[in-house]
Amino acid sequence: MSRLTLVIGNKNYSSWSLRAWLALKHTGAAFDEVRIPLFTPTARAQILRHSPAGKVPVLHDGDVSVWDSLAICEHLAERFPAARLWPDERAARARARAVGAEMHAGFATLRDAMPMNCRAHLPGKGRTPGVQDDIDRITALWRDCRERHGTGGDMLFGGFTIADAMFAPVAARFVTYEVDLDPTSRAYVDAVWSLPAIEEWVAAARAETERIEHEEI
Ligand SMILES: N[C@@H](CCC(=O)N[C@@H](CS)C(=O)NCC(=O)O)C(=O)O
Repeated sequence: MSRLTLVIGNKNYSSWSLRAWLALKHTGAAFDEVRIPLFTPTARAQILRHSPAGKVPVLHDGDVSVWDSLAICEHLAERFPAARLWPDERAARARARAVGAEMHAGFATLRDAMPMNCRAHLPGKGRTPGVQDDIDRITALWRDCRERHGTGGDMLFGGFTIADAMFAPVAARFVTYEVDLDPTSRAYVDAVWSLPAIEEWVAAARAETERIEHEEI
């Protein structure tokens, strides 16, 4: 098996990196990590060495390079079928893909107003107009997945899938900004926040010293 290398940004701030990293951790495969602190004078040149798209995350799998978090997750699902990164059942899998894609393509208002900031505690901050609409849609999605498909575990589709990887940075935001949640969504956020992989990521985020001003509110 070829060596895997994941190129990521700051663990405190880079939500797209977290998504790919979580999916890769879930496979159990050994991998190297290249961390590029973002928005420094040399960051762009460093990222461009890995991907002409100029963004992290990037996965190198031998001579194959994959950029974009969702494409990386799909690659990992194909490469590590035993990790069951998508639900086994067809209807659940279709829904998991749809909710993952909705997250990947959407919720820009929430993402802009409440940037991921794992080490911060900012209760009530970031509630600009439109943010509550995003929160309401996300929590409705979570309740729907949990009610229809969540009986086998604490994640959206029971066991951990790419849908959870996609929403993990949202769960992190809901912790940082102390968002009021219905009981189902609260239990889901708590379950994500206590995943060993998340604990490892957050501990590393807390140990980082870089501060990106435009990500702080
Ligand atoms: N659609 C991309 C978004 C990637 C993205 O925006 N990455 C940010 C970090 S979270 C980045 O590389 N920012 C650095 C820059 O724009 O210079 C994905 O899903 O991977």
